[in-house]
Amino acid sequence: ITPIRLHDYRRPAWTVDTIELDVDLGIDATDITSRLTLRHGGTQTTPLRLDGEGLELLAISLDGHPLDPSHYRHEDNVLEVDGARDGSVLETRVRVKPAANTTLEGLYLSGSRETGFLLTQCEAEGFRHITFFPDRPDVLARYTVTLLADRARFPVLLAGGNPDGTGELAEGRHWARFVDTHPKPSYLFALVAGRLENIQRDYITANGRAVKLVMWSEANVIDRCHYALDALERSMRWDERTYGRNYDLDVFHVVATHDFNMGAMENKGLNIFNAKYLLADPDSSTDEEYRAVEAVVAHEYFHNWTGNRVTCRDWFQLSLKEGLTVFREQQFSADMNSPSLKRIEDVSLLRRTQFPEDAGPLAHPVRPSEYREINNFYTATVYEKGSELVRMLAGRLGQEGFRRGMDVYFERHDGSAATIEDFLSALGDANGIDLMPYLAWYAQAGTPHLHAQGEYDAARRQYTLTLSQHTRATPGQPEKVPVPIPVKLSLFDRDGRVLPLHINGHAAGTEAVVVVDMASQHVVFHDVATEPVPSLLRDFSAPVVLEYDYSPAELALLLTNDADGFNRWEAGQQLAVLAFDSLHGNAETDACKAWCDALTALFEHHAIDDALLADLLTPPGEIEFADRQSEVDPAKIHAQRQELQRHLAKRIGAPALLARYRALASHTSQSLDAESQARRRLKRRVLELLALLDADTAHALAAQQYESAVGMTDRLTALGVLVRDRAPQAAAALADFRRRYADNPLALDKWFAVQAQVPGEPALATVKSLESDPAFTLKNPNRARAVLGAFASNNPSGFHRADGEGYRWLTERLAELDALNPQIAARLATAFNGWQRLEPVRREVAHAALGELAQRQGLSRNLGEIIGNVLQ
Ligand code: HT7
Ligand code: ZN
Repeated sequence: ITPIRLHDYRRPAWTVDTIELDVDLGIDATDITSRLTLRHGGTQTTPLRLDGEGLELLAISLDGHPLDPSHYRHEDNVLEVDGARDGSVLETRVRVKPAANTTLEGLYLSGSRETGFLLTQCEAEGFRHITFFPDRPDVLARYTVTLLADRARFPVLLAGGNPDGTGELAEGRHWARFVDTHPKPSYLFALVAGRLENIQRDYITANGRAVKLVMWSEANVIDRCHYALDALERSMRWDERTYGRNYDLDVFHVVATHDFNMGAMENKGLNIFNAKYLLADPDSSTDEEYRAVEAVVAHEYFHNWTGNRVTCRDWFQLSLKEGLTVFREQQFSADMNSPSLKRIEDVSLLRRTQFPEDAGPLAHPVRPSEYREINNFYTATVYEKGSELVRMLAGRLGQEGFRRGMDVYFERHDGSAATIEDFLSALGDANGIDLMPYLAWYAQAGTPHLHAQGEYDAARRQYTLTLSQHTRATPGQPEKVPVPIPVKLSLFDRDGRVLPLHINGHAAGTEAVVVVDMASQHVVFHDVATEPVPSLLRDFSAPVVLEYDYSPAELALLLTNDADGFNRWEAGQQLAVLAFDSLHGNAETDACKAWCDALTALFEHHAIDDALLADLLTPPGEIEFADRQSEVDPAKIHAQRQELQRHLAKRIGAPALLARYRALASHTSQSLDAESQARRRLKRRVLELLALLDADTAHALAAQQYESAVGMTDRLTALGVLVRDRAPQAAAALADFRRRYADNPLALDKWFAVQAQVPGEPALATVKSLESDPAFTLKNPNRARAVLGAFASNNPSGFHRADGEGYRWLTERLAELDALNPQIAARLATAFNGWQRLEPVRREVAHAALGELAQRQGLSRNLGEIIGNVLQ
């Protein structure tokens, strides 16, 4: 399959002004009539070519005249029509089969034939599975949608836009019409039909529009939508306050489904959510999941401006909407919760997901230059690194400058399809700054390494920092150019006091930003009284790997004294890396001692926030440690990380851990306020550390915590400790959990995932046994992710067995899954990213398993592309 290339972009020859869709809904067969008013963009007549996949063409006419088959060709997912003119109306009638559609793209059935409902997923190219259309994001049309269905089976009929009438039809059927006044690309089209309940609320926008906010779900879970409804209202107010953006239709519908390929979808006026990111209640959701619901509700809502009102010219520009919207979502979450905890969470996610992606065979720029299957490009790079790029731009412009730039961006591009260049121009023009040098960040794959070296001249009281950057070659990009790297920094004296900065003869307060845009450059600080300890890349001011040769004592100083929560955590992470690297056998090294001592002092110092303390007490994860090695042995990393934590637990001591656990456990409030959440987070960390020292006591406490838990956070923590340690109490707790949540698929996913993450050898036998559970199915993406994803992507020591059985098991499942749902198969296959850096034994067996999968006949384009790239 030939790739699609950014450089080949051409404006569409034909666009569509209006589209009228009549959708006659049925579970086995749905008939869709579409009337397109066509606009011809060019000077020369180009044939009208429309996308369409898996459509049975029932009728076709142009300007009211049925078309003779000699005037159109329907082959290879394209419909070519002769004789169309500017202003022509093309009418087609097609049939699709929703119940037979297991890909969860286009129109499909969620749930059972008897009680399930119909819904659509069109991003990125699903609309072509519904009707013939120029299915590309730069074709913006006005939609009028009429849904027709049996009233008893489909009492609720929803589509994007404002309601525009309902009525009865013969034989118990009914109809409902929706008109969307805002021109939109086809990927934002949506409909939902079935038996659904709702909760709703009236909302008045800052500019005075009355809006109905409505959350829809199946009846048994409608009570779990309240938190999301509150989160939606908070998001709407925040966007009004922060960016001056108001909602623009009379209704905002949100629907929950258990059958969804991603997290949620921002369809205009009719968001559709994976139930995992909409439903929340204390009995079945953890604190982390509550935060995720709030964040995803906000994310989808924010898309209404960054994505829907201003959309993408083509799919290469995906990060224009996704990176920007993730950034806005992160700002919102930081405002709603704790900014430094949020930053720690975001940077951890980036390092766990995006850094490995950028360092392996799947590396690609935030704006890729080519793809074969666009669904494979909804990646951590496009989303998370994309957000970091926007963060750098926002930092460069300052709060007011960024807002000014965003206003210009909306003003210039509202109602149209834009590019990354348009975005940079709007931000730059609004502030009289040329931001085009940042384009290099969008075009270049790979994580830059920023090397820093300091030299102190006591006689001249001068401190010189030399900062140099280097980005390693990535597939297809052997040569790299320097990118602008904003380095936020402070200097500390050896007593941990922050020093005033004098750069180039100017007093710069105690924090400055230096932009490194050359391969190497110097910054000279004057009037520096003693040799300083630099605190670099504060707040993670750029998505780079910092290389500075800190001593353990210097990191301990920053960990103890930095006022900024994020940087304090970062110093702790770097110190943990030094400690990890220094561990050989049981002897405690200087680095390990420095890490343990500093954290023990913080542990004993009760003034520190419980949640931050929990994060400080957590070393980088196994994936992050692996990312720094050239010959990865995941079993060894697991054992060494456990050893590192055991040193910490020992240093704090079992009595102190036990006492802190008891003190934290004496608070039984299940409230979601920050303090209660923080307590639960620390309680979990303390219990995990105790389990490394005194397993019997920790397991008894975990069993008790499991029994008495009133919320999911405490219950799942306890279950996790018991299962991971294969404690004697684990079986009973698992059986209880299985029974208790038999009818709650989201909670049951956690039951599957916690077992699939049991470390080491036993994991494979466990996942095999999970496959025979009656609730296991590959047809449901959440369930597939809970088993395959948890095992292959979140359990390195379990998946990467030296005998290769983990790889073979996964490739078998992927082949099976590919036949049902290629998008999910391809996503789960990314677990093989980084196999080339495994130690030789594992590398060879991984290669063999991948090679065998690649040879299979009939792999989808999705899975084929991932496996092909991974094997490069
Ligand atoms: N914009 C949404 C992307 C999405 C998606 C992409 C491919 C296949 C299925 C999908 N479902 C949703 C999600 C978002 O970023 O908001
Ligand atoms: Zn998004």
